[in-house]
Amino acid sequence: MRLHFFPPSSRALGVVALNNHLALDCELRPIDLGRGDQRAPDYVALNPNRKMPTLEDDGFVLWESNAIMFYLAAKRPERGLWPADLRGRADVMRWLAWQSAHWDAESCGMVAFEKASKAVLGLGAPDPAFITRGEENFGRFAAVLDGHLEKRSWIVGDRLTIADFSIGALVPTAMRLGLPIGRFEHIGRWYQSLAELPGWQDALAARDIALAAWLATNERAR
Ligand SMILES: N[C@@H](CCC(=O)N[C@@H](CS)C(=O)NCC(=O)O)C(=O)O
Repeated sequence: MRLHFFPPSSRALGVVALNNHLALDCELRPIDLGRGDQRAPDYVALNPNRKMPTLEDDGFVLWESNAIMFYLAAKRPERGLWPADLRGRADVMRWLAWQSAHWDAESCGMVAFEKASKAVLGLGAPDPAFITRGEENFGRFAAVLDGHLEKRSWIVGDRLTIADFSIGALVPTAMRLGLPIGRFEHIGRWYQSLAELPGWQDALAARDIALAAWLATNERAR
């Protein structure tokens, strides 16, 4: 398997952490979104959205980080990150959909796009109206997650699943961009447990080094 990813990205962080956690043999192939690698014809042939991450596995190509996480987890069914029972699966699907529609696109990802991605992609200045909307949505959806975690160790059924990797991947970004995640004590406790996994720690350390290096190089270039 081969994962095409932008090392500073939080969407890649969850996939890389999962790959580490499952000790899968997946080659990590970096692309640079700032340089426009996602628009190169060879890459567009794999992912016509011109976005990362993208996974290749012996001729099978998969994009969308949550689908990639499902695929990796299903390769190691004995680890239980994709539940065996119908309700467990439906519950994980619920939280992956929530992550994509609300936690990412409407809140953490909306603020991250305005405050960070636009600079990477050369798309101009942040729009304060979108930042305000993303911050308001963050308060709404973080309260949902916090309430859900009040009586649970993990997001689904008190066992670690890919829902934790998917939703957790945006937490460091939320912290870095000043979203008030510290107000949500149950999210803080849950994220702490996730951050104690060795595979998560390695992925986060590599992500932080890549982000600092990318920022230093691109600040110099400006
Ligand atoms: N829903 C997608 C979102 C992917 C996404 O938005 N990736 C961004 C970076 S984190 C990207 O590749 N942007 C490049 C571009 O838009 O040019 C997923 O979870 O995989």
